[in-house]
Amino acid sequence: MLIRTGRDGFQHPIASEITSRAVYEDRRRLLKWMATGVAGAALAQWAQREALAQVSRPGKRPALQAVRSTIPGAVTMDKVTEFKDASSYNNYYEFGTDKGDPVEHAHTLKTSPWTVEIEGLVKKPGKYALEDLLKLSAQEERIYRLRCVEGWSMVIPWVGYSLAKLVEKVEPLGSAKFVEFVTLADPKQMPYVGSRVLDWPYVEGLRMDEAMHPLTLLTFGMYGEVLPNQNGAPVRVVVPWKYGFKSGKSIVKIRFVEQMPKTAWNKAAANEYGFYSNVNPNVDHPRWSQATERRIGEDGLFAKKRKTLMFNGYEPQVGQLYAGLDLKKNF
Ligand SMILES: Nc1nc2c(c(=O)[nH]1)N[C@H]1C(S)=C(S)[C@@H](COP(=O)(O)O)O[C@H]1N2
Ligand SMILES: [Mo]
Repeated sequence: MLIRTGRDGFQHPIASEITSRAVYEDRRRLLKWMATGVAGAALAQWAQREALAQVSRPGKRPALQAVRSTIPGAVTMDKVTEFKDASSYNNYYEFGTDKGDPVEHAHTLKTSPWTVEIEGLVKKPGKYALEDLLKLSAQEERIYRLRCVEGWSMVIPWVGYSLAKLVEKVEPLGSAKFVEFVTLADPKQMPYVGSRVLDWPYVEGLRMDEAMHPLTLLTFGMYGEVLPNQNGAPVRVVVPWKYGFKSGKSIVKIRFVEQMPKTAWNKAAANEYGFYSNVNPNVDHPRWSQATERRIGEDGLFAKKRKTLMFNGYEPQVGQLYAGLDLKKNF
Protein backbone atom coordinates (compact mmCIF):
# COMPACT_ATOMS: atom_id res chain seq x y z
CA MET A 1 0.00 0.00 0.00
CA LEU A 2 1.38 3.36 -0.97
CA ILE A 3 0.19 6.10 1.28
CA ARG A 4 1.66 9.37 0.30
CA THR A 5 3.56 11.17 -2.38
CA GLY A 6 6.79 12.83 -1.35
CA ARG A 7 8.08 16.14 -2.61
CA ASP A 8 10.41 14.28 -4.88
CA GLY A 9 7.33 12.95 -6.65
CA PHE A 10 7.88 9.33 -5.51
CA GLN A 11 5.44 7.42 -3.43
CA HIS A 12 6.88 6.21 -0.14
CA PRO A 13 5.91 2.88 1.35
CA ILE A 14 4.79 2.62 4.97
CA ALA A 15 7.32 1.19 7.38
CA SER A 16 5.96 -2.34 7.39
CA GLU A 17 6.45 -2.51 3.67
CA ILE A 18 10.05 -1.52 3.69
CA THR A 19 11.69 -4.75 2.69
CA SER A 20 14.86 -5.75 4.47
CA ARG A 21 17.82 -6.40 2.28
CA ALA A 22 17.82 -10.14 2.96
CA VAL A 23 14.23 -10.44 1.88
CA TYR A 24 14.96 -8.33 -1.15
CA GLU A 25 17.90 -10.57 -2.07
CA ASP A 26 15.70 -13.61 -1.61
CA ARG A 27 13.14 -12.13 -3.96
CA ARG A 28 15.78 -11.47 -6.56
CA ARG A 29 17.02 -15.03 -6.30
CA LEU A 30 13.46 -16.26 -6.52
CA LEU A 31 12.91 -14.32 -9.70
CA LYS A 32 16.06 -15.82 -11.16
CA TRP A 33 14.84 -19.29 -10.26
CA MET A 34 11.50 -18.66 -11.84
CA ALA A 35 13.30 -17.73 -15.02
CA THR A 36 15.13 -21.07 -14.96
CA GLY A 37 11.94 -23.06 -14.56
CA VAL A 38 12.15 -24.39 -11.00
CA ALA A 39 9.55 -21.93 -9.87
CA GLY A 40 7.13 -24.37 -8.27
CA ALA A 41 9.43 -25.64 -5.55
CA ALA A 42 10.98 -22.24 -5.05
CA LEU A 43 7.62 -20.61 -4.58
CA ALA A 44 6.58 -23.19 -2.02
CA GLN A 45 9.77 -22.53 -0.08
CA TRP A 46 9.29 -18.83 -0.37
CA ALA A 47 5.77 -18.97 0.96
CA GLN A 48 6.87 -21.18 3.84
CA ARG A 49 9.70 -18.90 4.84
CA GLU A 50 7.63 -15.74 4.67
CA ALA A 51 5.14 -17.45 6.95
CA LEU A 52 7.83 -18.50 9.41
CA ALA A 53 9.17 -15.02 9.76
CA GLN A 54 5.87 -13.38 10.44
CA VAL A 55 3.14 -15.51 11.91
CA SER A 56 3.80 -19.08 12.80
CA ARG A 57 4.51 -19.96 16.45
CA PRO A 58 4.82 -23.67 15.97
CA GLY A 59 5.87 -24.62 19.51
CA LYS A 60 3.39 -22.27 21.20
CA ARG A 61 6.19 -20.85 23.32
CA PRO A 62 6.70 -17.14 24.07
CA ALA A 63 7.39 -15.14 20.94
CA LEU A 64 10.90 -14.06 20.09
CA GLN A 65 10.64 -12.62 16.65
CA ALA A 66 13.25 -10.68 14.75
CA VAL A 67 13.97 -9.38 11.30
CA ARG A 68 15.94 -11.45 8.86
CA SER A 69 19.64 -11.00 9.07
CA THR A 70 21.34 -9.29 6.16
CA ILE A 71 24.86 -10.51 6.86
CA PRO A 72 26.40 -12.62 4.10
CA GLY A 73 25.56 -16.31 4.46
CA ALA A 74 23.07 -15.83 7.29
CA VAL A 75 20.02 -17.01 5.37
CA THR A 76 20.24 -20.26 3.44
CA MET A 77 17.73 -20.94 0.67
CA ASP A 78 17.46 -24.60 1.71
CA LYS A 79 14.03 -25.73 2.78
CA VAL A 80 13.45 -25.14 6.48
CA THR A 81 13.09 -28.26 8.64
CA GLU A 82 9.69 -28.75 10.27
CA PHE A 83 9.63 -27.41 13.84
CA LYS A 84 8.31 -30.77 14.98
CA ASP A 85 11.46 -32.49 13.70
CA ALA A 86 13.88 -29.81 14.87
CA SER A 87 12.46 -30.00 18.39
CA SER A 88 12.07 -33.75 18.77
CA TYR A 89 15.20 -35.20 17.17
CA ASN A 90 17.98 -33.82 19.32
CA ASN A 91 21.34 -34.43 20.87
CA TYR A 92 21.42 -33.20 24.44
CA TYR A 93 23.24 -35.87 26.41
CA GLU A 94 22.38 -34.36 29.80
CA PHE A 95 18.87 -35.67 29.07
CA GLY A 96 19.79 -38.99 27.52
CA THR A 97 21.67 -40.37 24.56
CA ASP A 98 18.74 -41.25 22.29
CA LYS A 99 17.51 -38.63 19.84
CA GLY A 100 14.04 -38.80 21.40
CA ASP A 101 15.22 -38.41 25.02
CA PRO A 102 15.68 -34.63 25.19
CA VAL A 103 12.13 -33.76 24.11
CA GLU A 104 10.80 -36.23 26.64
CA HIS A 105 12.99 -35.28 29.60
CA ALA A 106 14.09 -31.65 29.19
CA HIS A 107 10.95 -30.19 30.77
CA THR A 108 12.77 -30.51 34.12
CA LEU A 109 15.28 -27.86 33.04
CA LYS A 110 14.61 -24.62 34.88
CA THR A 111 15.52 -21.79 32.52
CA SER A 112 14.55 -18.82 34.68
CA PRO A 113 16.18 -17.15 36.52
CA TRP A 114 19.33 -17.65 34.46
CA THR A 115 22.69 -15.95 34.57
CA VAL A 116 25.74 -16.29 32.38
CA GLU A 117 29.04 -15.66 34.07
CA ILE A 118 31.77 -14.00 32.05
CA GLU A 119 35.20 -14.87 33.39
CA GLY A 120 38.88 -15.07 32.69
CA LEU A 121 40.99 -12.75 30.58
CA VAL A 122 38.48 -9.97 30.20
CA LYS A 123 38.12 -6.36 31.37
CA LYS A 124 34.48 -6.62 32.34
CA PRO A 125 33.90 -9.97 34.01
CA GLY A 126 30.69 -10.57 35.90
CA LYS A 127 27.32 -12.19 36.02
CA TYR A 128 24.94 -11.21 33.27
CA ALA A 129 21.23 -11.89 33.75
CA LEU A 130 19.56 -13.47 30.77
CA GLU A 131 17.27 -10.44 30.42
CA ASP A 132 20.30 -8.19 30.06
CA LEU A 133 21.90 -10.49 27.53
CA LEU A 134 18.69 -10.53 25.51
CA LYS A 135 18.73 -6.74 25.36
CA LEU A 136 22.38 -6.29 24.61
CA SER A 137 21.96 -6.17 20.85
CA ALA A 138 19.24 -6.31 18.21
CA GLN A 139 18.09 -9.86 17.55
CA GLU A 140 18.10 -11.23 14.03
CA GLU A 141 16.59 -14.26 12.41
CA ARG A 142 19.12 -16.45 10.64
CA ILE A 143 18.45 -19.63 8.74
CA TYR A 144 21.40 -21.95 9.22
CA ARG A 145 22.15 -25.51 8.27
CA LEU A 146 23.21 -27.57 11.29
CA ARG A 147 25.27 -30.64 10.37
CA CYS A 148 25.67 -33.28 13.03
CA VAL A 149 28.80 -35.42 13.10
CA GLU A 150 26.57 -38.50 12.97
CA GLY A 151 25.56 -37.66 9.40
CA TRP A 152 22.23 -35.89 9.63
CA SER A 153 21.43 -32.25 9.13
CA MET A 154 18.63 -29.75 9.63
CA VAL A 155 17.85 -26.21 8.54
CA ILE A 156 16.68 -24.04 11.41
CA PRO A 157 15.58 -20.41 11.67
CA TRP A 158 17.44 -19.25 14.77
CA VAL A 159 16.96 -15.98 16.62
CA GLY A 160 19.88 -14.25 18.28
CA TYR A 161 22.77 -11.92 17.59
CA SER A 162 26.42 -12.31 16.72
CA LEU A 163 28.39 -13.51 19.72
CA ALA A 164 30.90 -10.82 18.70
CA LYS A 165 28.52 -8.19 20.11
CA LEU A 166 28.84 -9.67 23.58
CA VAL A 167 32.58 -10.24 23.25
CA GLU A 168 33.12 -6.60 22.27
CA LYS A 169 31.03 -5.48 25.21
CA VAL A 170 33.04 -7.37 27.82
CA GLU A 171 36.43 -6.42 26.33
CA PRO A 172 38.75 -9.43 26.32
CA LEU A 173 42.43 -8.82 27.06
CA GLY A 174 45.03 -9.23 24.34
CA SER A 175 46.17 -12.44 26.02
CA ALA A 176 42.77 -14.11 25.46
CA LYS A 177 43.18 -16.52 22.55
CA PHE A 178 40.16 -18.79 22.99
CA VAL A 179 36.62 -18.65 24.29
CA GLU A 180 35.35 -21.53 26.42
CA PHE A 181 31.65 -22.25 26.85
CA VAL A 182 30.59 -24.10 29.97
CA THR A 183 27.06 -25.45 30.00
CA LEU A 184 24.78 -26.32 32.89
CA ALA A 185 25.44 -29.61 34.69
CA ASP A 186 22.86 -30.04 37.42
CA PRO A 187 21.99 -33.63 38.24
CA LYS A 188 18.78 -32.46 39.92
CA GLN A 189 17.47 -31.13 36.62
CA MET A 190 19.37 -33.33 34.20
CA PRO A 191 18.95 -37.07 34.64
CA TYR A 192 22.06 -38.10 32.68
CA VAL A 193 24.54 -35.79 34.40
CA GLY A 194 26.36 -38.31 36.55
CA SER A 195 26.29 -40.97 33.86
CA ARG A 196 29.71 -41.73 32.49
CA VAL A 197 29.17 -41.04 28.78
CA LEU A 198 30.85 -37.64 29.13
CA ASP A 199 32.88 -35.72 31.65
CA TRP A 200 30.39 -33.08 32.86
CA PRO A 201 29.88 -30.20 32.43
CA TYR A 202 29.67 -30.26 28.64
CA VAL A 203 32.36 -27.81 27.56
CA GLU A 204 32.98 -26.35 24.12
CA GLY A 205 35.37 -23.77 22.75
CA LEU A 206 36.27 -21.57 19.83
CA ARG A 207 39.37 -19.75 18.73
CA MET A 208 38.92 -16.00 19.29
CA ASP A 209 38.59 -15.23 15.58
CA GLU A 210 35.96 -17.95 15.22
CA ALA A 211 34.04 -16.54 18.17
CA MET A 212 34.23 -13.08 16.60
CA HIS A 213 33.04 -14.21 13.18
CA PRO A 214 29.64 -12.59 12.53
CA LEU A 215 28.06 -15.97 11.66
CA THR A 216 28.70 -17.29 15.19
CA LEU A 217 25.33 -16.77 16.79
CA LEU A 218 24.47 -16.30 20.45
CA THR A 219 21.06 -17.89 20.21
CA PHE A 220 17.91 -17.37 22.29
CA GLY A 221 15.17 -18.57 20.00
CA MET A 222 14.08 -20.51 16.96
CA TYR A 223 11.02 -20.41 14.69
CA GLY A 224 10.05 -17.04 16.14
CA GLU A 225 9.86 -18.32 19.72
CA VAL A 226 12.16 -18.72 22.70
CA LEU A 227 14.22 -21.91 22.48
CA PRO A 228 12.58 -25.14 23.55
CA ASN A 229 14.51 -26.66 26.46
CA GLN A 230 15.67 -29.60 24.36
CA ASN A 231 17.27 -27.18 21.86
CA GLY A 232 19.37 -25.49 24.53
CA ALA A 233 17.20 -22.96 26.34
CA PRO A 234 17.60 -20.30 27.42
CA VAL A 235 20.85 -19.51 25.58
CA ARG A 236 23.20 -21.48 23.35
CA VAL A 237 25.61 -20.84 20.55
CA VAL A 238 25.20 -21.94 16.95
CA VAL A 239 28.32 -22.22 14.80
CA PRO A 240 26.99 -23.20 11.39
CA TRP A 241 30.23 -24.29 9.70
CA LYS A 242 31.15 -26.76 12.44
CA TYR A 243 29.68 -30.10 13.45
CA GLY A 244 26.68 -29.66 15.71
CA PHE A 245 28.45 -30.63 18.91
CA LYS A 246 30.44 -27.36 18.83
CA SER A 247 27.17 -25.53 19.47
CA GLY A 248 26.89 -25.85 23.25
CA LYS A 249 23.44 -25.67 24.83
CA SER A 250 22.21 -23.97 28.01
CA ILE A 251 25.38 -21.96 28.59
CA VAL A 252 26.22 -20.77 32.12
CA LYS A 253 29.80 -19.56 31.71
CA ILE A 254 31.79 -17.91 28.98
CA ARG A 255 35.49 -17.87 29.75
CA PHE A 256 38.26 -16.06 27.95
CA VAL A 257 41.42 -18.13 28.10
CA GLU A 258 44.91 -18.34 26.68
CA GLN A 259 45.13 -22.10 26.14
CA MET A 260 42.96 -24.16 23.81
CA PRO A 261 40.06 -25.38 25.97
CA LYS A 262 39.66 -29.09 26.68
CA THR A 263 36.28 -29.77 25.14
CA ALA A 264 33.89 -32.51 26.25
CA TRP A 265 34.03 -34.61 23.08
CA ASN A 266 37.74 -34.14 22.63
CA LYS A 267 38.28 -35.44 26.18
CA ALA A 268 35.96 -38.37 25.53
CA ALA A 269 37.65 -39.46 22.28
CA ALA A 270 40.54 -37.30 21.07
CA ASN A 271 41.13 -39.37 17.95
CA GLU A 272 37.52 -38.88 16.83
CA TYR A 273 36.77 -35.29 17.81
CA GLY A 274 39.34 -32.58 17.33
CA PHE A 275 39.10 -29.03 18.57
CA TYR A 276 38.23 -27.49 15.20
CA SER A 277 35.50 -29.90 14.10
CA ASN A 278 34.88 -27.98 10.91
CA VAL A 279 32.42 -29.73 8.63
CA ASN A 280 34.70 -31.37 6.07
CA PRO A 281 33.56 -33.98 3.56
CA ASN A 282 37.22 -34.79 2.80
CA VAL A 283 38.19 -35.83 6.30
CA ASP A 284 36.44 -38.96 7.53
CA HIS A 285 35.50 -39.62 11.09
CA PRO A 286 37.63 -42.67 12.07
CA ARG A 287 34.52 -44.85 12.12
CA TRP A 288 32.52 -43.44 9.20
CA SER A 289 32.63 -41.17 6.17
CA GLN A 290 31.65 -37.52 6.43
CA ALA A 291 31.09 -37.09 2.68
CA THR A 292 27.30 -37.25 2.69
CA GLU A 293 24.41 -36.40 4.95
CA ARG A 294 20.70 -36.98 5.36
CA ARG A 295 18.43 -33.97 5.78
CA ILE A 296 15.95 -34.74 8.55
CA GLY A 297 12.36 -34.78 7.29
CA GLU A 298 13.40 -34.55 3.66
CA ASP A 299 15.74 -37.36 2.72
CA GLY A 300 14.02 -40.62 3.58
CA LEU A 301 15.90 -43.50 5.12
CA PHE A 302 16.34 -45.18 1.75
CA ALA A 303 16.82 -42.08 -0.36
CA LYS A 304 20.20 -41.20 -1.78
CA LYS A 305 22.03 -38.99 0.68
CA ARG A 306 23.10 -35.50 -0.25
CA LYS A 307 26.71 -34.42 -0.56
CA THR A 308 28.12 -32.58 2.41
CA LEU A 309 29.65 -29.24 1.56
CA MET A 310 33.03 -27.96 2.75
CA PHE A 311 32.48 -25.91 5.92
CA ASN A 312 28.83 -26.93 5.61
CA GLY A 313 28.48 -24.54 2.67
CA TYR A 314 29.88 -21.55 4.55
CA GLU A 315 33.29 -21.68 2.88
CA PRO A 316 32.92 -18.26 1.18
CA GLN A 317 32.37 -16.69 4.60
CA VAL A 318 34.76 -18.66 6.83
CA GLY A 319 37.33 -20.37 4.58
CA GLN A 320 39.80 -17.53 5.17
CA LEU A 321 39.94 -18.29 8.89
CA TYR A 322 41.77 -21.52 8.10
CA ALA A 323 44.09 -20.43 5.31
CA GLY A 324 47.34 -22.35 5.64
CA LEU A 325 46.03 -24.74 8.30
CA ASP A 326 46.35 -28.46 7.55
CA LEU A 327 42.72 -29.51 7.95
CA LYS A 328 43.59 -33.21 8.06
CA LYS A 329 45.74 -32.66 11.13
CA ASN A 330 43.54 -29.95 12.61
CA PHE A 331 40.23 -31.79 12.26
N1 LIG B 1 25.11 -29.08 26.57
C1 LIG B 1 25.05 -29.78 25.43
N2 LIG B 1 25.10 -29.11 24.25
C2 LIG B 1 25.02 -29.79 23.07
C3 LIG B 1 24.93 -31.20 23.06
C4 LIG B 1 24.88 -31.88 24.32
O1 LIG B 1 24.79 -33.12 24.40
N3 LIG B 1 24.92 -31.13 25.47
N4 LIG B 1 24.87 -31.88 21.84
C5 LIG B 1 25.44 -31.20 20.68
C6 LIG B 1 25.16 -31.86 19.42
S1 LIG B 1 26.01 -33.32 19.16
C7 LIG B 1 24.35 -31.33 18.44
S2 LIG B 1 24.22 -32.07 16.91
C8 LIG B 1 23.58 -30.10 18.69
C9 LIG B 1 22.11 -30.37 18.40
O2 LIG B 1 21.35 -29.20 18.50
P1 LIG B 1 19.76 -29.27 18.23
O3 LIG B 1 19.20 -30.29 19.13
O4 LIG B 1 19.23 -27.90 18.49
O5 LIG B 1 19.61 -29.67 16.79
O6 LIG B 1 23.69 -29.65 20.04
C10 LIG B 1 25.00 -29.73 20.59
N5 LIG B 1 25.05 -29.09 21.90
MO1 LIG C 1 25.86 -33.75 16.84
